[in-house]
Amino acid sequence: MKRNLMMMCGLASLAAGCTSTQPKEVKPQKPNIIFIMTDDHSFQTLGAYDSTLIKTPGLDRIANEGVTFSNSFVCNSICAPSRAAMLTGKHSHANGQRDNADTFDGSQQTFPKLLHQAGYQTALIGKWHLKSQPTGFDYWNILPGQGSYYNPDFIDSTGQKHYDGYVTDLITDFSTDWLDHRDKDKPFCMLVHHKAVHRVWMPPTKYLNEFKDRKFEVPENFFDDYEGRIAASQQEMSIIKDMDLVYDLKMLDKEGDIKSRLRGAYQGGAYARMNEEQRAAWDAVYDPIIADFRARKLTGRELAEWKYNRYMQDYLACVKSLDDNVARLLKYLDDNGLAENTLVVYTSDQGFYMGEHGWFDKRFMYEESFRTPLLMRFPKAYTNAHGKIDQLVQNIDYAPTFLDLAGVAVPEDIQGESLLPLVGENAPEHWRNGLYYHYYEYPAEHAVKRHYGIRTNRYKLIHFYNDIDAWELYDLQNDPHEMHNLYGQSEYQELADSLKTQLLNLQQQYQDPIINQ
Ligand code: SGN
Ligand code: CA
Repeated sequence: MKRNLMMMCGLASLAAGCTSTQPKEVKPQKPNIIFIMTDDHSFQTLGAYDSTLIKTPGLDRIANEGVTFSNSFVCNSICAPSRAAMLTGKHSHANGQRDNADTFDGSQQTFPKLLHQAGYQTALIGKWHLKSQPTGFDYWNILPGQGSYYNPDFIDSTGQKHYDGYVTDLITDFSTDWLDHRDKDKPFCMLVHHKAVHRVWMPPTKYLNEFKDRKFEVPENFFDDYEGRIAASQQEMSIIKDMDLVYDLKMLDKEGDIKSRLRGAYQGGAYARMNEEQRAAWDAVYDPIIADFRARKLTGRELAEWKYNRYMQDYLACVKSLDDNVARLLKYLDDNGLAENTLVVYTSDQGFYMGEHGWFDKRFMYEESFRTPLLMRFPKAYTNAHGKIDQLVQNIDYAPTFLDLAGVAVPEDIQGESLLPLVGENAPEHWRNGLYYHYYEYPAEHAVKRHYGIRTNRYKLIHFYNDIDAWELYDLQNDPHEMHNLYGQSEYQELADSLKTQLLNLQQQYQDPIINQ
């Protein structure tokens, strides 16, 4: 499958650039790549997938002018491992980044290094989170760790600096600055990796009122009782139980009456970073909400629904600012003659729960966090690259896709597949029929047990292990919200056995050591 699509489809004209009139840059060159990634952005809040909760015209432009991968997944639903999988095209056990505590081995092969060797100028701007210093980039300017929403610090090769402003705006500014100053004789690959929309969902002041008065209905399985799902019943990512009133929902009352575990962390952390003007604008919106909340003395179901609404209001306002900034970057490409010969990719490091199963956060192999948005707008020469692509794709596929597009041979040890053969009219006859997943970060925050599993087009089999031994089986066609674990029911024994064989085959194919209980 590691073929070069340019050769396969006779698209060699791509490498020679397009002949149509472009405003400024007409030099024939290899296609450029802009890889935009956000943090924790759910497909439920991206218009191209679902516009019920929010409209995202900026992001949707990528989908409307390109392709939407409707079955896009990660191999390990947590930040640093997902980033490492994208950089290397390999599953976590193969690239060594199993959880957020590991340090990325930057001496290994990555797609930015291979593109650089092939003559690309490479840049990384924004969230990195891999602990070791970035390698393979001509330029990098990254957030320390998770970074901050307001007045963040960034680290470049000369050291750490403080910037005034809102992080999503700053990352976009740094990206267009780099494009302005790059070597225009070379093709480029730029990674624009946003902090938004990660916890604790701090919107820019201009959007604090945007969703404040919208009422959101909780998802139908918000009050899930986790029957038949032991690992799900033991997590600590429940909106009702674990979402912090002050830290997550910003109820920092001046009187100090609202006690919460993470009050100090918010007061001395994210809230303290704002300057006087920002804090005044912030308090002007939140103080009345706090007063109203205190007066209502909510409990039970009412409190749960109130928490869900506050969560959605802040999260969506962060998405809106992200959407504006993606639109701004796309406009820059238009204005600078770069739109026609640039692949623009949009994804998130994983999906996120918008209250499904009563949760926020990610980690589980259940659909909301296993899936991740994936949109691609191809260079103009890919005339058929439009519409929806339904095949099962995964974040290990990005590296070989970028290499393939650049005309660089895909090394044999890369475990993902180039997605280029899926684009256009002649979809390949054979494509993978199962995805492999393995999550390792336990014991840790949010208490999601270690697990691995397989997902086919219709079914999912998961094994939770370590201090637990529990299997789960879902028929996604009949039970899309994964509420009914079929494992252990005699009529599904044959199906479970056959999925176990398929799972074992994937573990062998990817050489993931088999877990012995
Ligand atoms: C932080 C968050 C967690 C989150 C992890 C991983 N806590 O620790 O809620 O699950 O990051 O997120 S916070 O108090 O710091 O917000 S990841 O996207 O970086 O993997
Ligand atoms: Ca993340």
